[in-house]
Amino acid sequence: MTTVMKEKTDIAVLKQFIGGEWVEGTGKRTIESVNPSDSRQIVATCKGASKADVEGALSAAQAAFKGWKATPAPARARVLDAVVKLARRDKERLGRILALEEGKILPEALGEMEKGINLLEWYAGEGLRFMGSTAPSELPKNLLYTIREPLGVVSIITPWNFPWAIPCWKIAPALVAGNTVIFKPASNTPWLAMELVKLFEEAGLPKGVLNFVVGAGSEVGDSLVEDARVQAVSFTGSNEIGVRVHTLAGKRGIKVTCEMGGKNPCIVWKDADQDLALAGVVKGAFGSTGQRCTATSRLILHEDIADAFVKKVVDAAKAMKIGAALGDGIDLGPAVDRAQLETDLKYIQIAKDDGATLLCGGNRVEDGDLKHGFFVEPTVFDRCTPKMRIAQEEVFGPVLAVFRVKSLEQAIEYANDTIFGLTCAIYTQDITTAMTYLEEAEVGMFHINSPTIGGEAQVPFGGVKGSGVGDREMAKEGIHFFSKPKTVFLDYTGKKRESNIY
Ligand code: UN1
Repeated sequence: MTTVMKEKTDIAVLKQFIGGEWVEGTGKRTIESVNPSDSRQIVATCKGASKADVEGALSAAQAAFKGWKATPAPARARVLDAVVKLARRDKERLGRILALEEGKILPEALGEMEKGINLLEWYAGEGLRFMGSTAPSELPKNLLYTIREPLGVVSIITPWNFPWAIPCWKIAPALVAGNTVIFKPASNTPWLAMELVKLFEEAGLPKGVLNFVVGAGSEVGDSLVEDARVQAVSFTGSNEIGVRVHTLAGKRGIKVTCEMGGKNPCIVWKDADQDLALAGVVKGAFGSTGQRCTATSRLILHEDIADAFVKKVVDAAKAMKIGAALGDGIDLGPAVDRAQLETDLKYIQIAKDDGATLLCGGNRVEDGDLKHGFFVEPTVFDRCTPKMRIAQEEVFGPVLAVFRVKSLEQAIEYANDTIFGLTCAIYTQDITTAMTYLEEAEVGMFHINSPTIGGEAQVPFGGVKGSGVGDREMAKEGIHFFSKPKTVFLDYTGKKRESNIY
């Protein structure tokens, strides 16, 4: 049993950042950020933004756009470079805030810090490569080329589960491409979000280029999509809200990208290296307490190895040390808040009712001080079938559903049988098995002998089907989303042409 380690902190008082000034929100709600490892502790408070505050942010962003667009892209990128250095300086401090506020165990929180820094760094480089292209014309002495231009004011709406990395991967390309930004983080992780904005301020970003509003989505969310000044929206979060954001943006005909849920399968084939597969399944299913859209939530096993492999997974789950995110040697932290805890427990009950076999876990952890946090045991259900709700709906907790199959064809059929299509994995030593699945997999990201989770700045991130609409994120795709090409026809013949091409 672990005791909850309390971080001695004063309560952080957060503000809105509008037009380069830190101001108190004028909304109805006060937002409180609670330590999910010990809910007696409020870590930050913030007077929420009102519609008028959002209006101020939009006006500031609109006013700053012309100057930021005119700033050469390499100069814009230098601000990102400066943020990279500041983030490295503050990595440890910010990682602890992440663990305290979101509940991610410290090693994972520091990993997320590094990932966000990688993204900032990669996009800082893109400032030097903010390029169009040239093309050969059908006509002599005719230059065809494109330049890229920013879109204008863009809204960035981010979730709580990667409160550092996701804002980095959206804000960095938006800024380097020359847009001005309204950034609204999830209401349960606003503190770290504010710290990121402070780094941009310290790095010398001009006033109004990045604005920060903390508020209830129900109070301010729609104006971030519906206001006529907003030219694009980048959203990560639930399907329910994502579909709403997409619909509202669609009505206005503006660019929108929504990264949503997952129900990611991992196939462990009969020839797999079982130690490797076990490590990948445990990390994928229970890492970050299962609170990532890329989490492994379905394990599909060849029946020949199912009994032995399931036993290993269960033993590993039972051996996990559950405790406060900032505790020593902890493997599994809490759910982010009471609502997520309740969702986890609700789905555990649904799986039982649907006839899945509970092998381990299934309960809230309430020993000693842990009762003050939102802890759930790592949970494994065996003998699931594709029609069960546990096979179809995203839980976003440490709950793994196991399926047993007889053939690769059946494994692939099960794997594809959801509304989602974010990521998947297969563990096998046989290239033909892996490539057969690769060809058939309905996903945006495919892992061979590595867990379903993760992404890197240099390659596109995102999914298909219910997992995402709009452009992918990260890599060049991020720049393309946040900019538009302008095609230039430069005719330097200096005389009338005899061509009918035009
Ligand atoms: C990762 O797996 O490292 O919300 C990234 C999420 C994803 C990010 C996952 N957008 O979980």
